[in-house]
Amino acid sequence: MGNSKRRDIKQLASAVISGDRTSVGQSLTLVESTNPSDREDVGQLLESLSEHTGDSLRIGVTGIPGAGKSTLINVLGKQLVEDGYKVAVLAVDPSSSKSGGSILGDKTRMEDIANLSEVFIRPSPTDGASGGITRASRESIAVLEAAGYDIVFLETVGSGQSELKAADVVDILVLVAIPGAGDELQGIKRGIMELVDMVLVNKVDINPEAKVKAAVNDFVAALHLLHTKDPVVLPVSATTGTGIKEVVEVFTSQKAELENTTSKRTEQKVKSLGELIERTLLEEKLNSPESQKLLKKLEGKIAAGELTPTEAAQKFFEKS
Ligand SMILES: Nc1nc2c(ncn2[C@@H]2O[C@H](COP(=O)(O)OP(=O)(O)OP(=O)(O)O)[C@@H](O)[C@H]2O)c(=O)[nH]1
Ligand SMILES: [Mg+2]
Repeated sequence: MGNSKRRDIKQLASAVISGDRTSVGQSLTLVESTNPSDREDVGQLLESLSEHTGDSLRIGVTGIPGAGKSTLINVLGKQLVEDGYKVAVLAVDPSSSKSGGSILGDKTRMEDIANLSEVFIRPSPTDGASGGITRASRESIAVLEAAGYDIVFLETVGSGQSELKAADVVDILVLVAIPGAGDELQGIKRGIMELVDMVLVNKVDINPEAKVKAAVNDFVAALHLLHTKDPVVLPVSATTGTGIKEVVEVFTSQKAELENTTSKRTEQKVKSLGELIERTLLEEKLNSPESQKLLKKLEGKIAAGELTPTEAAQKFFEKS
Protein backbone atom coordinates (compact mmCIF):
# COMPACT_ATOMS: atom_id res chain seq x y z
CA MET A 1 0.00 0.00 0.00
CA GLY A 2 1.03 3.60 -0.54
CA ASN A 3 2.35 6.17 1.88
CA SER A 4 -1.01 7.54 2.98
CA LYS A 5 -2.07 4.09 4.21
CA ARG A 6 1.21 3.84 6.09
CA ARG A 7 0.52 7.14 7.83
CA ASP A 8 -2.94 5.91 8.81
CA ILE A 9 -1.41 2.91 10.50
CA LYS A 10 1.05 5.18 12.31
CA GLN A 11 -1.87 7.29 13.51
CA LEU A 12 -3.74 4.19 14.59
CA ALA A 13 -0.67 3.08 16.55
CA SER A 14 -0.34 6.42 18.36
CA ALA A 15 -4.03 6.34 19.23
CA VAL A 16 -3.61 2.81 20.64
CA ILE A 17 -0.62 3.96 22.70
CA SER A 18 -2.71 6.81 24.08
CA GLY A 19 -5.26 4.19 25.18
CA ASP A 20 -8.06 5.12 22.78
CA ARG A 21 -10.57 2.28 23.03
CA THR A 22 -11.99 2.62 19.51
CA SER A 23 -8.49 2.35 18.06
CA VAL A 24 -7.71 -0.64 20.25
CA GLY A 25 -10.85 -2.33 18.90
CA GLN A 26 -9.93 -1.49 15.31
CA SER A 27 -6.40 -2.79 15.80
CA LEU A 28 -7.67 -6.05 17.27
CA THR A 29 -9.95 -6.50 14.26
CA LEU A 30 -6.95 -5.92 12.01
CA VAL A 31 -4.70 -8.47 13.73
CA GLU A 32 -7.53 -11.02 13.84
CA SER A 33 -8.05 -10.69 10.11
CA THR A 34 -7.28 -13.83 8.14
CA ASN A 35 -7.06 -11.84 4.92
CA PRO A 36 -3.46 -12.12 3.63
CA SER A 37 -3.64 -8.59 2.21
CA ASP A 38 -3.90 -7.20 5.78
CA ARG A 39 -0.60 -8.73 6.89
CA GLU A 40 1.47 -5.79 5.72
CA ASP A 41 -0.62 -3.35 7.76
CA VAL A 42 -0.45 -5.67 10.76
CA GLY A 43 3.33 -5.80 10.46
CA GLN A 44 3.51 -2.02 10.29
CA LEU A 45 1.16 -1.63 13.24
CA LEU A 46 3.03 -4.09 15.44
CA GLU A 47 6.33 -2.49 14.60
CA SER A 48 4.99 0.93 15.56
CA LEU A 49 3.74 -0.52 18.85
CA SER A 50 6.76 -2.68 19.60
CA GLU A 51 8.47 -0.34 22.05
CA HIS A 52 5.35 -0.32 24.20
CA THR A 53 4.71 -4.05 24.35
CA GLY A 54 5.87 -6.98 26.45
CA ASP A 55 5.12 -5.73 29.94
CA SER A 56 1.79 -7.25 30.92
CA LEU A 57 1.20 -10.29 33.06
CA ARG A 58 -0.51 -12.77 30.74
CA ILE A 59 -2.81 -15.21 32.46
CA GLY A 60 -4.30 -18.15 30.57
CA VAL A 61 -7.56 -19.45 32.04
CA THR A 62 -8.71 -22.86 30.91
CA GLY A 63 -11.04 -25.60 32.07
CA ILE A 64 -14.10 -27.53 31.01
CA PRO A 65 -17.18 -25.58 29.84
CA GLY A 66 -19.17 -24.26 32.77
CA ALA A 67 -16.35 -24.57 35.32
CA GLY A 68 -16.64 -20.85 36.00
CA LYS A 69 -13.76 -19.34 34.01
CA SER A 70 -15.61 -16.18 32.96
CA THR A 71 -17.21 -15.68 36.36
CA LEU A 72 -13.79 -16.00 38.01
CA ILE A 73 -12.17 -13.57 35.58
CA ASN A 74 -14.96 -11.15 36.48
CA VAL A 75 -14.23 -11.21 40.23
CA LEU A 76 -10.45 -11.40 39.83
CA GLY A 77 -10.55 -8.54 37.33
CA LYS A 78 -12.70 -6.45 39.65
CA GLN A 79 -10.23 -6.88 42.50
CA LEU A 80 -7.26 -6.14 40.26
CA VAL A 81 -8.88 -2.92 39.02
CA GLU A 82 -9.48 -1.92 42.67
CA ASP A 83 -5.77 -2.54 43.23
CA GLY A 84 -4.94 -0.10 40.43
CA TYR A 85 -4.36 -2.37 37.43
CA LYS A 86 -5.79 -2.06 33.94
CA VAL A 87 -7.21 -5.40 32.86
CA ALA A 88 -7.95 -6.89 29.45
CA VAL A 89 -9.75 -10.13 28.65
CA LEU A 90 -9.42 -12.09 25.42
CA ALA A 91 -11.94 -14.89 25.15
CA VAL A 92 -10.62 -17.25 22.52
CA ASP A 93 -13.19 -19.57 21.06
CA PRO A 94 -11.95 -21.82 18.29
CA SER A 95 -15.25 -23.53 17.60
CA SER A 96 -17.35 -21.29 15.41
CA SER A 97 -20.43 -23.41 16.05
CA LYS A 98 -20.23 -22.67 19.74
CA SER A 99 -18.96 -19.12 19.58
CA GLY A 100 -22.23 -17.21 19.39
CA GLY A 101 -23.68 -18.55 22.62
CA SER A 102 -20.44 -18.74 24.50
CA ILE A 103 -19.38 -15.20 23.72
CA LEU A 104 -22.73 -13.82 24.83
CA GLY A 105 -22.33 -15.91 27.96
CA ASP A 106 -18.85 -14.51 28.56
CA LYS A 107 -20.08 -10.93 28.34
CA THR A 108 -22.89 -11.43 30.80
CA ARG A 109 -20.68 -13.45 33.15
CA MET A 110 -18.33 -10.48 33.31
CA GLU A 111 -20.92 -7.80 33.92
CA ASP A 112 -19.13 -6.27 36.94
CA ILE A 113 -16.12 -5.36 34.84
CA ALA A 114 -17.59 -5.12 31.33
CA ASN A 115 -18.32 -1.41 31.59
CA LEU A 116 -15.31 -0.23 33.57
CA SER A 117 -12.99 2.21 31.80
CA GLU A 118 -9.98 0.23 33.15
CA VAL A 119 -11.20 -2.97 31.48
CA PHE A 120 -11.26 -4.11 27.87
CA ILE A 121 -13.06 -7.35 26.97
CA ARG A 122 -12.62 -8.89 23.55
CA PRO A 123 -14.32 -12.08 22.43
CA SER A 124 -12.03 -13.47 19.73
CA PRO A 125 -13.56 -16.22 17.67
CA THR A 126 -10.85 -17.76 15.53
CA ASP A 127 -11.06 -19.83 12.41
CA GLY A 128 -10.01 -22.89 14.34
CA ALA A 129 -6.60 -23.15 12.72
CA SER A 130 -4.29 -23.83 15.63
CA GLY A 131 -1.59 -21.54 14.26
CA GLY A 132 -4.19 -18.82 13.98
CA ILE A 133 -5.00 -18.97 17.68
CA THR A 134 -1.44 -18.40 18.76
CA ARG A 135 -0.63 -15.74 16.22
CA ALA A 136 -3.81 -13.74 16.72
CA SER A 137 -3.55 -14.06 20.52
CA ARG A 138 0.07 -13.00 20.57
CA GLU A 139 -0.61 -10.01 18.35
CA SER A 140 -3.80 -9.07 20.21
CA ILE A 141 -1.86 -9.15 23.47
CA ALA A 142 0.76 -6.84 21.95
CA VAL A 143 -1.96 -4.34 21.00
CA LEU A 144 -3.46 -4.49 24.50
CA GLU A 145 -0.06 -4.06 26.15
CA ALA A 146 0.70 -1.03 24.01
CA ALA A 147 -2.65 0.41 25.12
CA GLY A 148 -1.49 0.13 28.74
CA TYR A 149 -3.26 -2.99 29.99
CA ASP A 150 -1.20 -4.45 32.85
CA ILE A 151 -2.91 -7.81 33.13
CA VAL A 152 -4.29 -9.76 30.17
CA PHE A 153 -6.54 -12.76 30.75
CA LEU A 154 -6.81 -15.25 27.91
CA GLU A 155 -9.87 -17.50 28.37
CA THR A 156 -9.84 -20.64 26.26
CA VAL A 157 -12.46 -23.36 26.11
CA GLY A 158 -11.19 -26.68 27.30
CA SER A 159 -10.55 -28.17 23.91
CA GLY A 160 -7.02 -29.56 23.98
CA GLN A 161 -5.46 -27.81 21.05
CA SER A 162 -6.36 -24.23 21.97
CA GLU A 163 -5.29 -24.77 25.56
CA LEU A 164 -1.91 -26.08 24.49
CA LYS A 165 -1.47 -23.15 22.13
CA ALA A 166 -2.54 -20.64 24.76
CA ALA A 167 0.10 -21.99 27.12
CA ASP A 168 2.80 -20.81 24.72
CA VAL A 169 1.61 -17.25 24.95
CA VAL A 170 0.98 -16.83 28.67
CA ASP A 171 3.05 -16.38 31.82
CA ILE A 172 0.70 -18.30 34.09
CA LEU A 173 -1.70 -21.02 33.03
CA VAL A 174 -4.64 -21.40 35.41
CA LEU A 175 -6.87 -24.44 35.31
CA VAL A 176 -10.37 -23.89 36.66
CA ALA A 177 -11.80 -27.13 37.99
CA ILE A 178 -14.83 -28.16 40.00
CA PRO A 179 -14.86 -30.72 42.79
CA GLY A 180 -16.12 -34.13 41.72
CA ALA A 181 -16.40 -37.50 43.33
CA GLY A 182 -12.89 -38.79 42.78
CA ASP A 183 -12.84 -38.03 39.09
CA GLU A 184 -11.14 -34.65 39.36
CA LEU A 185 -8.86 -35.21 36.45
CA GLN A 186 -11.60 -36.20 34.08
CA GLY A 187 -12.31 -34.03 31.13
CA ILE A 188 -8.84 -32.57 31.27
CA LYS A 189 -6.98 -33.43 28.12
CA ARG A 190 -3.62 -35.08 28.34
CA GLY A 191 -0.73 -32.70 28.02
CA ILE A 192 -2.52 -29.87 29.78
CA MET A 193 -1.68 -30.73 33.38
CA GLU A 194 2.03 -30.57 32.59
CA LEU A 195 1.63 -26.94 31.61
CA VAL A 196 -0.63 -25.83 34.44
CA ASP A 197 0.88 -23.44 37.02
CA MET A 198 -2.18 -23.03 39.21
CA VAL A 199 -5.42 -24.92 39.80
CA LEU A 200 -8.47 -23.14 41.15
CA VAL A 201 -11.00 -25.57 42.55
CA ASN A 202 -14.11 -23.46 42.01
CA LYS A 203 -17.69 -23.52 43.34
CA VAL A 204 -16.66 -24.44 46.87
CA ASP A 205 -19.85 -22.65 48.03
CA ILE A 206 -22.04 -25.44 46.69
CA ASN A 207 -19.80 -28.40 47.49
CA PRO A 208 -19.23 -30.22 50.78
CA GLU A 209 -15.90 -29.40 52.44
CA ALA A 210 -14.69 -33.00 52.28
CA LYS A 211 -15.25 -33.13 48.54
CA VAL A 212 -13.37 -29.85 48.08
CA LYS A 213 -10.45 -31.09 50.23
CA ALA A 214 -10.28 -34.32 48.25
CA ALA A 215 -10.19 -32.40 44.97
CA VAL A 216 -7.45 -30.08 46.22
CA ASN A 217 -5.38 -33.04 47.44
CA ASP A 218 -5.82 -34.88 44.14
CA PHE A 219 -4.59 -31.91 42.16
CA VAL A 220 -1.65 -31.30 44.50
CA ALA A 221 -0.66 -34.95 44.09
CA ALA A 222 -1.10 -34.89 40.32
CA LEU A 223 0.95 -31.73 39.94
CA HIS A 224 3.65 -33.05 42.27
CA LEU A 225 4.12 -35.96 39.92
CA LEU A 226 4.52 -33.64 36.95
CA HIS A 227 6.43 -30.65 38.32
CA THR A 228 9.33 -30.23 40.61
CA LYS A 229 8.13 -26.86 41.87
CA ASP A 230 5.42 -26.39 44.49
CA PRO A 231 2.00 -26.53 42.87
CA VAL A 232 -0.50 -23.81 43.73
CA VAL A 233 -3.94 -25.33 44.23
CA LEU A 234 -6.55 -23.08 45.82
CA PRO A 235 -10.20 -23.66 46.71
CA VAL A 236 -12.28 -20.67 45.52
CA SER A 237 -15.76 -19.44 44.83
CA ALA A 238 -16.40 -16.91 42.12
CA THR A 239 -19.86 -16.34 43.59
CA THR A 240 -19.00 -15.70 47.25
CA GLY A 241 -15.44 -14.47 46.76
CA THR A 242 -13.82 -17.21 48.86
CA GLY A 243 -10.10 -17.44 48.08
CA ILE A 244 -10.11 -14.60 45.56
CA LYS A 245 -7.77 -12.36 47.59
CA GLU A 246 -5.17 -15.16 47.71
CA VAL A 247 -5.32 -15.65 43.95
CA VAL A 248 -4.94 -11.92 43.33
CA GLU A 249 -1.92 -11.88 45.64
CA VAL A 250 -0.26 -14.59 43.56
CA PHE A 251 -0.92 -12.58 40.39
CA THR A 252 0.35 -9.29 41.75
CA SER A 253 3.54 -10.84 43.10
CA GLN A 254 4.10 -12.54 39.73
CA LYS A 255 3.57 -9.21 38.02
CA ALA A 256 6.22 -7.64 40.24
CA GLU A 257 8.57 -10.55 39.57
CA LEU A 258 8.03 -10.30 35.84
CA GLU A 259 9.13 -6.70 35.92
CA ASN A 260 12.48 -7.96 37.20
CA THR A 261 13.01 -10.77 34.72
CA THR A 262 12.94 -10.97 30.97
CA SER A 263 13.81 -14.60 30.30
CA LYS A 264 10.33 -15.98 29.69
CA ARG A 265 9.47 -13.04 27.44
CA THR A 266 12.63 -13.61 25.43
CA GLU A 267 11.80 -17.30 25.09
CA GLN A 268 8.32 -16.40 23.80
CA LYS A 269 9.76 -13.93 21.29
CA VAL A 270 12.13 -16.58 19.96
CA LYS A 271 9.25 -19.02 19.56
CA SER A 272 7.19 -16.45 17.70
CA LEU A 273 9.83 -16.21 14.97
CA GLY A 274 9.37 -19.88 14.09
CA GLU A 275 5.61 -19.46 13.99
CA LEU A 276 5.80 -16.42 11.77
CA ILE A 277 8.04 -18.21 9.30
CA GLU A 278 5.81 -21.28 9.35
CA ARG A 279 2.74 -19.22 8.71
CA THR A 280 4.29 -17.11 5.96
CA LEU A 281 5.52 -20.20 4.15
CA LEU A 282 2.13 -21.81 4.45
CA GLU A 283 0.34 -18.73 3.17
CA GLU A 284 2.72 -18.38 0.23
CA LYS A 285 2.31 -22.01 -0.63
CA LEU A 286 -1.46 -22.04 -0.41
CA ASN A 287 -2.24 -18.69 -1.96
CA SER A 288 -0.45 -18.95 -5.28
CA PRO A 289 -2.81 -19.32 -8.28
CA GLU A 290 -1.11 -22.59 -9.31
CA SER A 291 -1.60 -24.09 -5.86
CA GLN A 292 -5.22 -22.99 -5.79
CA LYS A 293 -5.79 -24.63 -9.15
CA LEU A 294 -4.05 -27.81 -8.08
CA LEU A 295 -6.02 -27.87 -4.81
CA LYS A 296 -9.31 -27.57 -6.68
CA LYS A 297 -8.30 -30.43 -8.97
CA LEU A 298 -7.26 -32.66 -6.08
CA GLU A 299 -10.42 -31.84 -4.15
CA GLY A 300 -12.41 -32.98 -7.19
CA LYS A 301 -10.51 -36.26 -7.24
CA ILE A 302 -11.16 -36.87 -3.57
CA ALA A 303 -14.85 -36.14 -4.07
CA ALA A 304 -14.93 -38.54 -7.01
CA GLY A 305 -13.30 -41.24 -4.90
CA GLU A 306 -10.19 -41.36 -7.10
CA LEU A 307 -7.80 -40.30 -4.38
CA THR A 308 -7.66 -40.53 -0.61
CA PRO A 309 -6.88 -37.27 1.24
CA THR A 310 -3.42 -38.63 2.09
CA GLU A 311 -2.67 -39.43 -1.54
CA ALA A 312 -3.97 -36.03 -2.61
CA ALA A 313 -1.74 -34.29 -0.06
CA GLN A 314 1.28 -36.23 -1.36
CA LYS A 315 0.44 -35.21 -4.92
CA PHE A 316 0.08 -31.59 -3.78
CA PHE A 317 3.60 -31.53 -2.38
CA GLU A 318 5.07 -33.40 -5.36
CA LYS A 319 3.60 -30.99 -7.86
CA SER A 320 3.78 -27.61 -6.14
N1 LIG B 1 -22.41 -21.66 42.89
C1 LIG B 1 -21.45 -21.20 42.08
N2 LIG B 1 -21.69 -21.05 40.77
C2 LIG B 1 -20.69 -20.57 39.98
C3 LIG B 1 -19.42 -20.24 40.50
N3 LIG B 1 -18.64 -19.83 39.47
C4 LIG B 1 -19.42 -19.88 38.36
N4 LIG B 1 -20.65 -20.32 38.66
C5 LIG B 1 -21.77 -20.53 37.73
O1 LIG B 1 -21.40 -21.53 36.79
C6 LIG B 1 -21.95 -21.27 35.50
C7 LIG B 1 -20.88 -21.26 34.45
O2 LIG B 1 -19.99 -20.19 34.68
P1 LIG B 1 -19.09 -19.55 33.54
O3 LIG B 1 -18.25 -18.51 34.19
O4 LIG B 1 -19.89 -19.12 32.37
O5 LIG B 1 -18.21 -20.79 33.12
P2 LIG B 1 -17.12 -20.88 31.96
O6 LIG B 1 -16.08 -21.81 32.45
O7 LIG B 1 -16.68 -19.52 31.57
O8 LIG B 1 -17.94 -21.55 30.78
P3 LIG B 1 -17.64 -21.54 29.19
O9 LIG B 1 -17.19 -20.15 28.80
O10 LIG B 1 -18.93 -21.91 28.57
O11 LIG B 1 -16.58 -22.58 28.94
C8 LIG B 1 -22.69 -19.95 35.64
O12 LIG B 1 -24.05 -20.19 35.84
C9 LIG B 1 -22.07 -19.31 36.87
O13 LIG B 1 -22.93 -18.42 37.51
C10 LIG B 1 -19.20 -20.44 41.91
O14 LIG B 1 -18.12 -20.19 42.46
N5 LIG B 1 -20.25 -20.92 42.65
MG1 LIG C 1 -16.67 -18.52 29.67
